[in-house]
This record gives sequence, structure tokens and C-alpha cells, in this order.
Amino acid sequence: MSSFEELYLHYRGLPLPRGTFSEDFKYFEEFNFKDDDILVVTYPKSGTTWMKEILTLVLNSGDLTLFQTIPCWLRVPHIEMKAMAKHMEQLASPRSLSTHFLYNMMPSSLHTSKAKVIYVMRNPKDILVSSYYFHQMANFLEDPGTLDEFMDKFLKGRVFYGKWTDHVKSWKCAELGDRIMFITYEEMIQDLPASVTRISNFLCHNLSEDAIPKIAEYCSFKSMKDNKMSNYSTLPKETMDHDKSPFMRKGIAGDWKIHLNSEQQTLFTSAIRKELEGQNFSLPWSLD
Ligand code: PPS
Repeated sequence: MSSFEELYLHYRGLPLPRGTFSEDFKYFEEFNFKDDDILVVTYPKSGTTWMKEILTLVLNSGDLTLFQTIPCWLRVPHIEMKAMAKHMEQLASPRSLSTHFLYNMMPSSLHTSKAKVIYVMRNPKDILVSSYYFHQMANFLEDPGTLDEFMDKFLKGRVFYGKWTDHVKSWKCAELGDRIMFITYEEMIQDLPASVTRISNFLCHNLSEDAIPKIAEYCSFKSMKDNKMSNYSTLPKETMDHDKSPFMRKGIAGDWKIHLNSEQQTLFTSAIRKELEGQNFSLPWSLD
């Protein structure tokens, strides 16, 4: 089994898996945002893939061609991954992009452009559980150990992309005015057609009445689980082993309730509360 140091490199304080990153971040640092770019921002396991699929269908007014023929990670590439550079050069405008990086790490062109940002948040207890299973199936990540061990690493930020609280703090204080929209995974679970409408309004992309239920249907958990372009099943087993745990695992809110005992819940909640002390934003859910 490989150690944390062997598996991860560090870039501006964030542990990143060597399996998917090179040490060279020049492309990212010099990345040029265009005015009509749309950037999906998430801490890992918050609903990134879900938002990528919704965005593709909204921008294409429900047309399924790209959704069914190009894998989501090429259609909406991560700007921090150098391996994605050539795909980004080929994207037609408006480009759909994504990142798990913090706000203060963004290239300066984000501030000078009019690019829009969609920030998806998810209850951190569900992120913890989702990430725990993801660490079992993604071979480029450290073996999570027991849930107690993994929770300890998660709270200390010894996981890919660091601490959840740092991510949320940085983007909640982003100075982007009305160029940023916040949405939660739970809101999308509760009413996907309403969420699709909110997203299309934010992007000023008018959708027909027929397109909204169609997009919601194609972006349902079941439909995405069956779509090879969304479910990561085309990657080699050496990268993601879906027999250990599928990428599209459960797709629900509140799975933490059957995974965390009361001691784990108390420990997790108090650690997150402590990290967020003194912040002048509130979370969209109760941490209890
Ligand atoms: S990653 O690795 O950061 O890109 O992961 P990410 O896509 O952010 O999060 C994966 C979790 O999102 C769930 N998911 C969905 N839930 C509901 N509906 C839809 N359509 C959907 N698509 C993805 C996916 O199942 C992971 O959550 P868990 O809790 O593990 O099931």
C-alpha cells in the first residue's frame, strides 16, 4: 500500500493525487477566462458530475448529442488539470469548465472577465460518506482505512483538495457579485426541475417548457447511472474500480444517518463548527 507522501503532491497547501496531476501548474495559472465561460465549482463529492450534466443540457436546450457522446470530464474539464489543456482549447463557446480549487487560487483572469460561477454545496456529512467510498474505488487515492480513520483525515484536510471548510469559506466570501450562484445538492434532490430553471435563469438561457422536464429526467440519478458518458465506467479498472463501489453510488441526501454513530456525528459537527467560527455566512442546512 502506498503512503500519503507517495500518492499526493502538494500545490499551494492542497494535497493532489499524483495519478491525475503533474507538478506543472503554469497552464492553470495563466488560464484565460473568457466573458462567456461558465465555471462549475465544488469541493469533491458535492455534485460536480451532476452539475456538469445539467449545464451541458441547459446550454444545449435539452439536445442530447454531446451528453450522449462525450464523457463529462472532457465536456466540462477541470481547469487545474494540465492533461485537460488540449480539450479546453477545442471547446466551443460558451465553454463549460470546472474546478475543485479554492477561490484565492483562481487565475487573475477570473476577476477581469465576466465569466459566471455556479457553486454547488452539499452537507459535509454526506460528502464524508461519499468520499469514503470513493477512496475505496479510486486507485489514485489513499486507502481510506476505517471510517473513524478517514474522518480524522477528512477533518485535518489530509485528503485530496484539503479541507471542506477551507473550500466553503473561500468561495462564500468570493467577491464576484451577481456572477456567482450558490445551489445545494439537497435543493437539486428536492426539486430538480426548479433547480434547472434557476440555473437557466442565472445563465440567461431561456428554455422551452418542454426542455425543463426533459433535462431533469436525463439528469436523474438513474439516468446518469446508466449513461456511460456520466458514470465514469469507461475508465480502466486500474483507475476506478466500480466493483468496489460504483461512482454513481446512492445519490441521496442523508446517507450519513446510517453510516455515522452518535459519537462520530458529535465529533464531526463540533470540528466543523470550530472551523467555521467567526464566519459571517450561514450554512443552508443544520449541521446536527
Ligand atoms: S467528484 O469525484 O468530485 O467529481 O464527485 P461528484 O460528482 O462531485 O459527486 C459524486 C456524488 O454525486 C452523486 N450524484 C448524484 N446524486 C443524485 N442525482 C444525480 N443525478 C447524481 N449524479 C451524481 C453520486 O452518486 C455521488 O454521491 P454518493 O453519495 O456517493 O452517491
